[in-house]
Amino acid sequence: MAETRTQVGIIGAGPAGLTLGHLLHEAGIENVILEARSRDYVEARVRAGVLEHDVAALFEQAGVGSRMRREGLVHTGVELQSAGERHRIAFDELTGKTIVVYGQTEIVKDLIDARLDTGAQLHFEAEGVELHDLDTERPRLAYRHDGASHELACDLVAGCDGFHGVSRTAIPAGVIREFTREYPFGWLGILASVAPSSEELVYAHHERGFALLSMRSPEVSRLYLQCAPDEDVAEWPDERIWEELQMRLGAEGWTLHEGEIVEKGVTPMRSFVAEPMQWGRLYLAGDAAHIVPPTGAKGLNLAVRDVHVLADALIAWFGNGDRTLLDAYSETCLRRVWRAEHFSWWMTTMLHRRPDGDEFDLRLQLSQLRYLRTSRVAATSLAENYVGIERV
Ligand code: RFL
Ligand code: PHB
Repeated sequence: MAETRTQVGIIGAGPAGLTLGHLLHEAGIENVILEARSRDYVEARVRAGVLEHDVAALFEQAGVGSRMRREGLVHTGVELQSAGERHRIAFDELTGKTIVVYGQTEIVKDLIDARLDTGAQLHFEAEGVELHDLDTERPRLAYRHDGASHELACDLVAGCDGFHGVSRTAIPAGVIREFTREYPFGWLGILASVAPSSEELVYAHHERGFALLSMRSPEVSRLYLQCAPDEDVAEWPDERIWEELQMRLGAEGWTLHEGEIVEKGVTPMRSFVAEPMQWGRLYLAGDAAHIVPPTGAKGLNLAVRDVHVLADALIAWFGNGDRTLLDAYSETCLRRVWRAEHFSWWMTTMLHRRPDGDEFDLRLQLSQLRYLRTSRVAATSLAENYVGIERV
C-alpha cells in the first residue's frame, strides 16, 4: 500500500475539481485530483456551453482563459420564440453584461493542460475511491491506480465527483436533507457540423415541445429537442431530428441549415439540492451537491462559483487559520444555488410542454412570454439571472 499526503484531496476532474485544483495550486496549496474516468473520456464528454460574465472573467483572472478569449463567442443577448415569433433579450443593454459561448469540453481541456503543465498530481482512472475519517482532522482517501492500492491522507476533502459520485453518499444518513424535483421530460441533444443558423441562442416554445438552438463554434451547431426522459435515441434517425427541429424552430424569413450529426444523446432533467454542502472535513461542490435542469444554462456556472468560494475559504484557513469563510461555505453557496434553482425551474416551466399539461398551463406560459416581450422590467430580470447575479 502506497501512502502519500497532501493538503486537499479532490475527487473528480470535471469543471469543479479541475478549477479548484487550479485555484489552490496558484495559491500555493498542495492538492491531488483523483478521477475515475480516462483523460480521453473526460475530454470528450459533451455538456454545457454557456459561461456567465463573471465566470468567464474568473477563468481569465486565473490564467486559463487565453483560448476561451480567442475562440469563445461573446453574445450580447438571446432570442425567445413563441408562436413562431422571436423576441430578443438584450443582455448588454439591460445589464451591461454579456455571456461567452464556449464548450465545457474546451474548458476541461484547457484546465487539464494547465494542470499537467504545473506537474501537480492528477490521476485518471483512479478506481474505487473511498472516503474515510471525514469527521477527524486527518481524512483519508483510499483508491486503486495502475493495479496498486493507494492511500492519500489530507487536511480536507473536496467532493467534486458529480451527481453520481461517492462523496455525498459518504455522509452519514440523517445529516443531509435532499430537495428534488423530477420533470416528465428530457432533452435530446445533437452536435452538427454546420454553421449555426442564428448568431444568438434561440429558446423556442412550441406546441410540439421545447427546442433550443445553440452552438460551439462558427462551424459547429448544438441543438436540443424536448423529448421523453427515457427517450430511446435509436428511434431518432437524423432525418426525424431535423424534421422536428425545423418545425419547432421555424420562424418567418429564417432558414435552419442542416448538416452532419456527429453526436446524439438524451439528458433527463432534474432539480436537486443537498443541504448542507459540508460535513466534518468534506466539502461538496458542483453537481455533487446540486443539479439544475439545463434550460437556464446554470449547472457549469454554479460548479465554478462553488469552488471559487471554497478556494477563497481554504486560502484564509491555510494562510492564517481563519475558519470564518470555511464555516460559512455551505450557506454562502446555497444562496446562489437556490437562486439558480428557481431560475432554471422557471425557464423550464415557461418553455416546456408538460405531457399532462392542459390549456390553463399553456395560457400561463404564453402570458409570461408576452410579459417578457412587453415589459423591460421582466426582460431585465431574465437577463440579470442569465448573465449571472452579482450579489445573491
Ligand atoms: P461533473 O462534470 O459531473 O464532474 C464530476 C467528475 O467526477 C468524476 N467521478 C469520480 N471520480 C472519482 N471517483 C468517483 N467515484 C467518481 N465519480 C464521478 C466524473 O467522472 C467526472 O469527471 O461535475 P462538476 O465538475 O460539478 O461540473 C458540473 C457540470 O458538469 C454540470 O453542471 C453541467 O454540465 C450540467 N449539464 C449541463 N449544464 C448546462 O448548463 N447546459 C447543458 O447543456 C448541460 N448538459 C449537463 C448536460 C449534465 C449532464 N450530466 C451530469 C449527466 C448534460 C449531461 C449529460
Ligand atoms: C448548450 O449550448 O449546450 C446550452 C446552451 C444553453 C442552455 C443549455 C445548453 O440553456
